[in-house]
Amino acid sequence: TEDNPDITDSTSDELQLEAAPVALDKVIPAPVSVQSSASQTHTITQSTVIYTEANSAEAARVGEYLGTLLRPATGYPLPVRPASSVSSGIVLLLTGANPKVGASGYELDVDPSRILVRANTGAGLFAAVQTLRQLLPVTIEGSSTQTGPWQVAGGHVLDYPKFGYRGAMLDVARHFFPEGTVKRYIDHLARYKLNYLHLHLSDDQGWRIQIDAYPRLATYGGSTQVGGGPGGYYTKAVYTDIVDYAAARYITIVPEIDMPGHTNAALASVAELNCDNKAKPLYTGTDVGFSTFCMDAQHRDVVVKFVGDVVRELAALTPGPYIHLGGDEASSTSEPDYLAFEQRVMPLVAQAGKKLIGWHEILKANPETSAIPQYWGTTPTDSSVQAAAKRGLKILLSPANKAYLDMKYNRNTPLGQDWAGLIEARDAYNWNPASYLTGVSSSSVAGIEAPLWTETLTTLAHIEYMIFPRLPALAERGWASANQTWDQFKQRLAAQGPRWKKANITYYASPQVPWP
Ligand code: TNX
Repeated sequence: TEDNPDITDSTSDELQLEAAPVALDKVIPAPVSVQSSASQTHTITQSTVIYTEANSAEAARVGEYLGTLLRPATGYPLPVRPASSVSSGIVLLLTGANPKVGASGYELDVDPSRILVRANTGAGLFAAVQTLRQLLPVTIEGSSTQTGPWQVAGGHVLDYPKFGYRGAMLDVARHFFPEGTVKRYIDHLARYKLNYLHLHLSDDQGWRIQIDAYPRLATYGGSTQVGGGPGGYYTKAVYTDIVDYAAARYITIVPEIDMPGHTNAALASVAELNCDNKAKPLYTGTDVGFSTFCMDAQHRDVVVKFVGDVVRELAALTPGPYIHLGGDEASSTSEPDYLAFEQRVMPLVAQAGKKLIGWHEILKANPETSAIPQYWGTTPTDSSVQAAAKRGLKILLSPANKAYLDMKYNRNTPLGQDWAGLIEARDAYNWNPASYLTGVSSSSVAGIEAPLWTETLTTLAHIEYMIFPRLPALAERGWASANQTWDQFKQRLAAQGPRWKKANITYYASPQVPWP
């Protein structure tokens, strides 16, 4: 059953269509503040125009994105035009927003004559578009013309995120996923206002990115995966396509090359990274902690040069500020070798013009204060993380028993792992990132990231089953200011189910959620 688990429970009963417009506060993540005006419903029609800030190519692009979202189901032309003192239609402006919305938030005003969005940035307009999408009827998710009316509830929304870093990770090393799957994952993140996608591009089982200085990393190191399938890798052109697709959705890619452990695919491809100068065989199992770059006196310069070459090529492919150098579970690397390795490779990221992210084990090597440790432990108390926060480092939160999307929901979940526990929908929601870590204040938290490891996942449907409904729960934890209760949240979460069905998204129909 591992290859063909029964995850079809989301595709059974008929959709329930709602008559009244979706209430302004029924959105995920919950907006900062909402005032409803029941008599002020707006209806999008055949003649609606999307007006965007005059002289802003960026606003025009967001307007075009909105048009692309709304045209299939409405069947309306929804042309995008420059705004010049307009009082009707859908209006996206980069002027006049409440300063509180900052660089990522927006204001939304809905009345019978227009839907007005104001933000300071394209990212803010884009976030508003995702809100607007959830305020439209479920049928807006249809890929062909549906019956309206296309009503949006009247009122005012003021909204901006709590944390700057709201991410998810996809492990494309344990199983390789093609470009189309990664793009659909990006679309899922965009819906819930996440703004970072961390790609775990290398591990024992595969190396997934073309590196010109060492072509065998991808062509050989990428040639298999867990279970022995053919694997694959991204050429630089395909990778750049993914980066651009994400950027158009205001999502920044964070590429990870994991080291000095989790490196068998590299050790199999580049012989001189091994102490005996012999290439390792490819690996298709799921053990961790058995591989390491060689740090003896004869090899350390070769290894550091290798990392430098890889980091430079990766940085050249990366418009975003971060490169992730892994650093986790290096249990085959001696403590002195680990410290020597990290102390030499961590500066290579800054030399390539980027900031370092690493799994929190890198704290042993005392990274500089601009580095971001990603905490994946399962307890709120960690002395290395506390000390780092005291030194001024910002922490990225991925506690494995809350944020790991590869954990099973319950004992019978056919996919995933359970080493960090079972994570039902409620568990993914019921924690507060701002106060989670003992001795670490909210101002030391960079944000949260939800990792999806893929030892057991081979298809898009598997991925979707694991992320829905937990991803929206975690997204709300990263965005929302108010700490709502599960009982409030689960009502809003339930309303997402019919949208996923309509969009042909697979999900786990958690019994904790009152699906309609
Ligand atoms: C631990 S979490 C790992 C990964 C595994 C994952 C499975 C972390 C930094 N390392 O190598 O894929 O558990 O849940």
